Amino acid sequence: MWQVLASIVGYLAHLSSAHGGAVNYTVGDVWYPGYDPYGGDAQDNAPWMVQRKWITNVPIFEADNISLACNAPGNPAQTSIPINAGEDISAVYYAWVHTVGPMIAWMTPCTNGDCRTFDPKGADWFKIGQRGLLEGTILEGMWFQKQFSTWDGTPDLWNETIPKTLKPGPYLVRHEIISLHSANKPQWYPECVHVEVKGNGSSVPGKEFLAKIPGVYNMSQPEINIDVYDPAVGNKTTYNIPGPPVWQG
Ligand SMILES: *[C@@H]1O[C@H](CO)[C@@H](O)[C@H](O)[C@H]1NC(C)=O
Ligand SMILES: *[C@@H]1O[C@H](CO)[C@@H](O)[C@H](O)[C@H]1NC(C)=O
Ligand SMILES: *[C@@H]1O[C@H](CO)[C@@H](O)[C@H](O)[C@H]1NC(C)=O
Ligand SMILES: *[C@@H]1O[C@H](CO)[C@@H](O)[C@H](O)[C@H]1NC(C)=O
Ligand SMILES: *[C@@H]1O[C@H](CO)[C@@H](O)[C@H](O)[C@H]1NC(C)=O
Ligand SMILES: *[C@@H]1O[C@H](CO)[C@@H](O)[C@H](O)[C@H]1NC(C)=O
Ligand SMILES: [Cu+2]
Repeated sequence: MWQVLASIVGYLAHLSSAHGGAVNYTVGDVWYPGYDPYGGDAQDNAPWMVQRKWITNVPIFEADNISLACNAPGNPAQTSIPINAGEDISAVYYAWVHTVGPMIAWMTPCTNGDCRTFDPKGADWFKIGQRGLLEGTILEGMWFQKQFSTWDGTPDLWNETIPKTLKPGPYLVRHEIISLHSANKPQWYPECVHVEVKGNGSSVPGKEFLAKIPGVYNMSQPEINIDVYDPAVGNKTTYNIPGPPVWQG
């Protein structure tokens, strides 16, 4: 009995401090391992690494934190995931526990031509997909974030499509979960992966689709500085995801 209790207590302790992030990516049947934040420095310059370095599951709490772009420390990866425009990329999480708040996938071109030396400071990001409140109320309704969490140890998959007409080249893809379960204390969980987009497209998003990260969020936005336990807020059945519209390509 005590063993069962110990394992339950251990599990709860784990959950109460539980955070997470995108740990793998899939394109078609191919899995790409990401950076393991607790896996040590040996992965840092691994030739197979596709994801920018992040060293803790703990979220970012400041809308203006420079690490909001690609987490901290955000060191570049050594290689890229090859992907065709129009193809899906799936970010893989495990046992994601938070349920309230939007999830947004962004891209920015590595404008210097090489993501291995690209600094995203001041970059123009565009959205390729966003998932918010699917039905019900802000407090208790079905968010994509809640639906995507499997809780049972199987991978939580978040699929988005690289816009079909996007101009080929090197890009960062940034998966961002914003968790809003702490009143007026938003939590950001961003990770970036390097991709090499292939295809015959030539489109790029117009200005109305672009945003800076940090820059796109601030604590004057009611969708960000939000108390979901305030009934006047939590009972609402709409939630407007902040930032520019999604660029469909
Ligand atoms: C997923 O990523 C983790 C962390 O980097 C790694 O340990 C694991 O091997 C990866 N799994 C697959 C199937 O690539
Ligand atoms: C930005 O976030 C990182 C990672 O959570 C943290 O270590 C750092 O202290 C934050 N910086 C500021 C200025 O708050
Ligand atoms: C997401 O993509 C994976 C393959 O990467 C696929 O197995 C899964 O069915 C997709 N899920 C959804 C909800 O589209
Ligand atoms: C690009 O065009 C070539 C020639 O028409 C075609 O073979 C190729 O499949 C196209 N690539 C993509 C990703 O659509
Ligand atoms: C906060 O963001 C909103 C929406 O983008 C913008 O209108 C407002 O000027 C920003 N406020 C500050 C203080 O940056
Ligand atoms: C909000 O919903 C709760 C039940 O979840 C209800 O008790 C409360 O009266 C509602 N408040 C408002 C302002 O509608
Ligand atoms: Cu958490």
